[in-house]
Amino acid sequence: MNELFTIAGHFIDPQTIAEITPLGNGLINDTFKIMVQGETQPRYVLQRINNAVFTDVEMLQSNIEAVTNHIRQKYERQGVKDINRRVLHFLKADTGKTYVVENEQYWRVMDFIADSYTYEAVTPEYAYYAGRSFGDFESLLTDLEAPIGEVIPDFHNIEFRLKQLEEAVADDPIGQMREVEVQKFVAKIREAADRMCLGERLYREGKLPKRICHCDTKVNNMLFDKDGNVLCIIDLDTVMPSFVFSDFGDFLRSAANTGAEDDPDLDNIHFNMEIYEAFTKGYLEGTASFLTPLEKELLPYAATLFPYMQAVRFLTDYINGNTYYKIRYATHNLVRTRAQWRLFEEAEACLPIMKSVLS
Ligand code: GN1
Ligand code: MG
Repeated sequence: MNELFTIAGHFIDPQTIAEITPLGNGLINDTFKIMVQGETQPRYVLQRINNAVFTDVEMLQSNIEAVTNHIRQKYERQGVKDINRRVLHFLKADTGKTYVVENEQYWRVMDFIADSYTYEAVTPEYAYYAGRSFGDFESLLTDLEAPIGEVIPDFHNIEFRLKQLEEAVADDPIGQMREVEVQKFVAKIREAADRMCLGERLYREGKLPKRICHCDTKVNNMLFDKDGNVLCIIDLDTVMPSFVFSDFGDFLRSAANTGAEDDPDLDNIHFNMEIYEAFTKGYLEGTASFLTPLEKELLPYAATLFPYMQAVRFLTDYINGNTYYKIRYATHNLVRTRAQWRLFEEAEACLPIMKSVLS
């Protein structure tokens, strides 16, 4: 605990801190809220950046600063009210940077946005606002001039993720390939691989652009106010050039799933078409100024790509001995794989309706 006070002390006066306690349930970074003496709501968020995942923290923070400054300036020009609640603000440390290194660990502090709410599930109405917001987010960044680095190279490149899986299968470092279920998943993943790599092929043919995307559009990465309006998009670590499929697909992977990401009961898992419809409506409005016909046509594909990719990533981590994602029990990554695979199958079954809704 003392250590957290010392770290926070690089950003704020440590004398003013009342308490630092855990916040949220991300699978990568560790997040805390900082309470200040005499206040009832948290004032700041302290985060330990997972340096094994984000190896270039300098690039990471430079991306985030470029994006938040750009959005802030646009909001100022548009006369948006309450800007500090609409875009994240990172504090400068005594080092002059927006992060500090302490015992080889990387830390940063941002303002806490008071009276905001996160959800693990949404109604169609909220899904519509979310679609609009992620669309607007991409739209706001179309004229960003500052270079945005690929902070995790090939992050949403499914060909690369499949290659990582094949490497894990070949190395089999802890012997998980002995499990028949693991072998079966590998076989099913290989069977679908060709059709799921469509995006990368079209990119090589010069038919698909990459744009600055959020790349982690899970439902819980959006703050709502008490009336259900979207306040602010958070968790900007993975903002980078990608296909728009990233933001569209990853939102539906969490929001249109009627079960949990790691639901042990596969019967809970269906693809919710009402959420799809509402989100798509909002997203198409938000992206109307730039989305190409091909990008639009492939949105249903995106809704299947992300559960597929997540199944590949969870299974890879399971085979590798759980070195990437935080887990709560030994088979957690396998349970997640099962759940994401089921969601993938459910989404694929909805492809014809998804396409008809789109047109
Ligand atoms: C990770 O940290 P969190 O939970 O927001 C992951 C995403 C996955 C997600 C699965 C950098 O996001 O790509 O989709 O878990 N982030 C990174 O829940 O790998
Ligand atoms: Mg998150």
